[in-house]
Amino acid sequence: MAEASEAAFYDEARIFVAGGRGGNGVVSFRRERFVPLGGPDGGNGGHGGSVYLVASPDVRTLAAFRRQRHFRAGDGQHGSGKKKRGANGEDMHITVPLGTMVYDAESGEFLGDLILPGQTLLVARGGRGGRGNAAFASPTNQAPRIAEAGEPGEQRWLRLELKLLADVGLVGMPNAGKSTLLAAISAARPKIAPYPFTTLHPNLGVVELPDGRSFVVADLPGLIEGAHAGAGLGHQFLRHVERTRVLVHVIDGSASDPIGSYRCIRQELELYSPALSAKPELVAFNKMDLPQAQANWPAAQAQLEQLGVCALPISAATGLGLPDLLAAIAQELERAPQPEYPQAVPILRPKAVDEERALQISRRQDGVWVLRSPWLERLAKRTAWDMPEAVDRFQHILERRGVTEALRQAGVRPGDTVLIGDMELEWQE
Ligand SMILES: Nc1nc2c(ncn2[C@@H]2O[C@H](COP(=O)(O)OP(=O)(O)OP(=O)(O)O)[C@@H](O)[C@H]2O)c(=O)[nH]1
Ligand SMILES: [Mg+2]
Repeated sequence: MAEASEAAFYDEARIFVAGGRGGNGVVSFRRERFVPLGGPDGGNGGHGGSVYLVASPDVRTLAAFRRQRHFRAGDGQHGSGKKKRGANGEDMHITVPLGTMVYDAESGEFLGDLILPGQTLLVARGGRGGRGNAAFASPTNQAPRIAEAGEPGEQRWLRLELKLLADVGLVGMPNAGKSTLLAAISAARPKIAPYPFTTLHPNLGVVELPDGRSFVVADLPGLIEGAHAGAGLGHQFLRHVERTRVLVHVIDGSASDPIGSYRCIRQELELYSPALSAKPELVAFNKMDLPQAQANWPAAQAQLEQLGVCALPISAATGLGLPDLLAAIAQELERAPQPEYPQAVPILRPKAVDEERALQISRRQDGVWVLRSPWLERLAKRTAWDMPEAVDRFQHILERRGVTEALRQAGVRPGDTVLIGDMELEWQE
């Protein structure tokens, strides 16, 4: 992670995902010698491939999505005669870093959270293959001239948001010594400099204790007054500390008013999120190698104690007090509750049955009737409108499922335009 300090840190991305189209079913009849018309043998279309996101520790940021934004799974092949089923389209797996949260970009709906290596989320289902005429044969219709078109795959824009998974977050004013501390306790090599806003994006480091325990520490860009409202750089990274279990608040002990800066940052945390400010907190009173910090310490210690805060004097530069600080962090971690991540939703949420069956009829200003119903819209998409038998079947199903009656009751008249999904029909009795 150390080298990442120079590269930009991409923790947000928008990508377009599309499942493959299902292949069409076909109308075909078996050719047999001496038999005028053999039985129907039109095969089904293959299903379209689906698009999945897969979490992997091999990628650290969402930067790859600056180069590629569109992802399409393969289409299903069409069916053919002799009941031959078309091949399924190929699935597409997109690698994302651990800690990626997934939202539907348009609706904002939260789709899942990818935390563990290998965790997978279906984000665009491939379309179903259409059935060939062999599937429609029945005792009453032994030579059906009907087949379904393949369904289009699902498609949508996703918003990806990376929230780092660290146990401990280092917060504090710019120049307090957060990056110096991270460098002193881990193998990370963040940029360190004697001016504010050196750190432009979070750095992660792994701390290993002599007893074998280890935890991950995130060094955040410095916070300033107004950070919760967008001032400085830190606010856009504050969400990365939302998932940490313990905060270490680093104070520049040599500053003119260390307690003032402590209060200022606390207020920013509270204004940003009460949950964040409620996390267990330790104060690292830094730069204790400097006389000014040593002079400030007794009064600061007393005040922090009064506030009920556990403060430890350290020098990130010389290493003074670091073993005690690490032991205190480890202890807090043991006490802190295990993080409760929202469960990754393994697949697109199956729609509730009633939602599936629901039929909503409305009329637009221009007189067009709009039917909303998931199954009906799918049926309309699957119907091959250029085949009279398919249209008959469609009407038949509408009749049987009570849709025709519902439309009549709503006042639909022959000749009216009815919209089902993006299918426009002229209503006929
Ligand atoms: N004397 C002394 N200087 C320190 C100590 N810790 C950090 N510094 C110095 O303080 C300056 C800022 O240190 P950084 O670690 O870059 O501070 P930071 O909190 O990461 O700052 P930002 O990234 O800007 O938020 C650097 O010049 C460090 O060398 C310390 O314990 N003692
Ligand atoms: Mg820094």
